[in-house]
Amino acid sequence: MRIDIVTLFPEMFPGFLAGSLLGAARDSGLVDVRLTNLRDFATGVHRQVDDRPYGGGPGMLLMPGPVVACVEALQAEWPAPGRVVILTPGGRRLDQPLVEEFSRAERLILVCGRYEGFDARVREALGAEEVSIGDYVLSGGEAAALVVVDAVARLVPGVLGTLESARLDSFSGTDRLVEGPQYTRPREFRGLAVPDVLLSGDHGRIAAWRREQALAATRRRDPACDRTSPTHQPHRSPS
Ligand code: JD8
Repeated sequence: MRIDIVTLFPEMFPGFLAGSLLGAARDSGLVDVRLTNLRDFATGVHRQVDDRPYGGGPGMLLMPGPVVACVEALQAEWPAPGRVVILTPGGRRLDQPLVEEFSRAERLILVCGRYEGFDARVREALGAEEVSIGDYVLSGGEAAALVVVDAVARLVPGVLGTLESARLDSFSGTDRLVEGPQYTRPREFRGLAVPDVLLSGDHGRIAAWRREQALAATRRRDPACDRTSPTHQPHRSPS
């Protein structure tokens, strides 16, 4: 899979992209992440990429010309246009089903905004989709793009050691439950003991206890959800 990131701040990315799982995925060639500096597509002596909003208002907007030229230049390097994703606070909320969808794409182009965001014609001209990583305000799309790359790359076949470790994750099983509590050594820490069932060696009881804990944790987090009710229809997990 190839993932392009378009940004005014490419220097923000290398440290994160070199990190353990992502770094290994890139080294093995399973995920090809490339950074493109939007400034390289600015025109004029001032290399301008932003301008004041028509109708007035605070701050500056990214001009459509440089963003569209940049994405189209990247699209020309590949036979298919790929999915173009603009990270923006008003976009479709990122969740694990959308991450799974992205992980099946051959190519993703992630466009990071700055300032007050994009001229609306960027999305129209590129046929882009808008995605948000959550309902809080970031100062730009870079941190959101990193979240997308991290979540997507680990689902690309071969990136994780075993398919199983992805399927058992929070939100990814057939019921999309969050994980219950987990424990490692020591058996007692500051008077807090590891539950006896985990030391029992009874794998049936352990599996039942973990499922009960996951259901309880999911219900605590979202009491209105139906994933923990007995009549729930599980979704088909990818495998
Ligand atoms: C892109 C500029 C900041 C946004 C004024 C200053 C995503 N979940 C998310 N929260 N925030 C973003 C995000 C914020 C961005 C840009 C993404 C580009 N800003 C602007 C509008 C209001 N501030 C995001 N994905």
